[in-house]
Amino acid sequence: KAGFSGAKTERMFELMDGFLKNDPVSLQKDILHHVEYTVARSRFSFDDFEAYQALSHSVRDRLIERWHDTQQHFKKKDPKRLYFLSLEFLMGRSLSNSVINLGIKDQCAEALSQLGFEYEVLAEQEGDAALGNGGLARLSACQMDSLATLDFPAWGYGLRYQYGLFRQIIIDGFQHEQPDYWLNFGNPWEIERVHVSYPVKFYGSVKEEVVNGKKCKVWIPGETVEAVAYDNPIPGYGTRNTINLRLWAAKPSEGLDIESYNTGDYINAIVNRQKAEIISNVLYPDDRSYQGKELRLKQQYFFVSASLQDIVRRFKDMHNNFDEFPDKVALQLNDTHPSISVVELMRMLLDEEHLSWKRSWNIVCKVFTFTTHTVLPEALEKVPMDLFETVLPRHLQIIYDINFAFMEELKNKIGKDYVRLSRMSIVEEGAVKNIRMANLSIVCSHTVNGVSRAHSELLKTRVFMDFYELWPEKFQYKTNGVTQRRWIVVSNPSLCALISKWLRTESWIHDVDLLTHLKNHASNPELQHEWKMVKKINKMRLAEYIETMSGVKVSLDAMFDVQIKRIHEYKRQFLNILGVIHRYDCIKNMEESDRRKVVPRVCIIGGKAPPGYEIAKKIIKLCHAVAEKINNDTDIGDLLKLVFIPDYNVSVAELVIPGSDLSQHISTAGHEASGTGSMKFLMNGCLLLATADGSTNEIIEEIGAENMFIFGAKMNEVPKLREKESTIKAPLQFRRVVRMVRDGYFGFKDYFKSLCDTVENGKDFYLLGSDFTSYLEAQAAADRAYVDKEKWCKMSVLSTAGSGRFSSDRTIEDYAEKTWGIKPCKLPL
Ligand code: GPV
Repeated sequence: KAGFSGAKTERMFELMDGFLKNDPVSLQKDILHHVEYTVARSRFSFDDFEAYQALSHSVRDRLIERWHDTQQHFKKKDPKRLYFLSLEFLMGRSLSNSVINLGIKDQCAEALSQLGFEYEVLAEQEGDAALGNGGLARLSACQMDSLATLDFPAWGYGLRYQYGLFRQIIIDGFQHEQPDYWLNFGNPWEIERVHVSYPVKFYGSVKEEVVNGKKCKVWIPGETVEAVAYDNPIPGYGTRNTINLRLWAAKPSEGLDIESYNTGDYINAIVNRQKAEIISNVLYPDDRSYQGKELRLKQQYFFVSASLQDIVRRFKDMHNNFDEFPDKVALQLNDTHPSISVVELMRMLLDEEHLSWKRSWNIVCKVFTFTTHTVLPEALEKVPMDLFETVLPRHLQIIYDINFAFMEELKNKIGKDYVRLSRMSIVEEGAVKNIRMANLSIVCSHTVNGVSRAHSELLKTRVFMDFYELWPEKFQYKTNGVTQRRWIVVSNPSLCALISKWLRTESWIHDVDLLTHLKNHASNPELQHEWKMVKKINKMRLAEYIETMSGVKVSLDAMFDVQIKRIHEYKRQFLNILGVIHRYDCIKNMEESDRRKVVPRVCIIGGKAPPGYEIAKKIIKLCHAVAEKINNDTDIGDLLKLVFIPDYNVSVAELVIPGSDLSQHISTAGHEASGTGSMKFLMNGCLLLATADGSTNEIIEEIGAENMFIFGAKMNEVPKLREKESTIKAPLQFRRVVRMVRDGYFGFKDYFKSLCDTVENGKDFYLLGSDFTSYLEAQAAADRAYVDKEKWCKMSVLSTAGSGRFSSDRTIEDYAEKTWGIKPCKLPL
């Protein structure tokens, strides 16, 4: 109450009832209140979806209370804050996650059951918030959960796409894309802030003016669009701290456009203004290739400009000296998508705050940190200079100035090594000039990191070698992690209960290192019995889902072998399918006596192909064509099934992962920066069949190679193998299965030709052929291990027990201390 006074305030306090209560009766009252006054249905007649809405609004009210308190607390304490800038957040469902983090799941379930509803059924009503593509975007979501749980003063900033990642539908085995208009049914998890909005400028020209006797650049924009804030509360687990994810939506600017209204064409003037909204309309569905699209650049600048205006405003509320900015603000660049923010902050300090170049530059260099998530050259963003000049003319000038200063500094250090200078330049010369967003980010950030140890090594020795030599102190490594709240507690409640029972505490939910104590019980028959029961329940759930989605009945005795992730050549789903074909071929040619020894398998593949990526789409079709053949072969029966799970997304992952026995992470070594799916499987006690790529190298250290199935060329062997590719013959088994596809054994002979061409005739860039034999050996080892149920179960327990290092809590603690320099700011209880 301190600091508040006056009669009005007194009255406010008198009217307060304290926090909303979480007992079942209070929850029931709130739910029914929302049924009547928010959803506007009768309390005597509302369906599951309406009950979901009312429950969500009741949970939202509780989030808002905590959100308010947290923001006030941050404001009062004024700590250094982290701002996490990301163009993608793959949040999935919010209800199930919120009730867990608020600790009110049981109360909700009880409240609902008395009203005649089932909590699980209502939770299923929610669609996924899919404002992202894949690993990078889900990582952002996991990290937000950890930031909140660990009480860090952090905010997320992103874009509120009206259309999230496309829905994948499969017709005759081919992928088709459908728009994901996720807001159709309302979104109780966001709060529209009509009064929090900022103008964002585009196009136009730059003039020079004299302000207070000083020469200044003034940008006269050609278009202005309004950015409106939508806040998404992110609750921490076991704390009242609830942080904010602020997403921007584009709206036509209020500013009067007298010109067009006066022409008399009122309707067209409005229609034209409405086009502003296009900016936040749709997420780009290909995360690996940037094609220099104008709209994409506008999206990037739009969300960055609004976020920085918001951040600077918040800073100026409390401070008037910009030299303090780096003590209060850490800005995290999630890959190069928000990299234009380094230039935008520079522009704001120079042109709007009228600071000198030197002072502005000093500030910029102290606030930004840059994480890169790839090694694929085609994913490193380059923006054509013409495009830059048109859309952001003032920014291009600033980039030139930054680059000029950088090149001068570099020449002083390394002399006139022009080849190296041109490699490191922010501006790429050539027929088409480009701005290299990664170079820009490295030059302007005080730390740069990859997302696994192996990836960071590659950055230092290959991708950004020149920069590493120049600034070794800038380079760090941070291994990715995932949140055990979503990936065990929410998605695998039975395993969660088992773990808490055996560890005699629930503390592992926020102190995940405690999981290692499971090792002590790994061979305990009683634990093993319970462990197997949990797996069985989850496999049943998955089997039911498979049957509804694809009509295929699968046996629970079979090993469930899963590969779910975006479809890409480097992730080698094709290798997986060729392995399935090989297995099929072997079984077909077996004696009856040998067949009895075959370990039955259900091979499950899921994932979306980028709409314009033809080879990836062919892989999906091949999976269906092969499945068609195998699943209808009565000679094979339950010994082998192949299933494609359509429309893979976060909530599908929540169902599939707990029900898997084995999961595949089989990228060509040196291509997956980290990989995070593997960590979710690991937490759920699924064994990994993997190449020594990305974070798998570190997983091997924790779990031990003897508890995994590791195969294939090592990272350092790949370049040599590639050189030899054209001269070495792929193994016979490999050529045989590719031939089956080529010869039309599964139909669509002409269609699959170009796919087969990618792995034959000396062109097998991703080395499927050279890894094939060792892939089959690893698969055979998995079969042998599966037969010994006790051994398998022990390996499974050890996988969960060793997964602690791969919690995003650990990742975030590490960033907080070594990269961002932020400290927890916990709301008192
Ligand atoms: I760059 N990643 C992604 O999902 N989208 C992208 O645009 C880029 C990277 C992924 C990497 O491929 C994974 O290896 C990594 O685990 C993940 O980002 C999170 O770091």
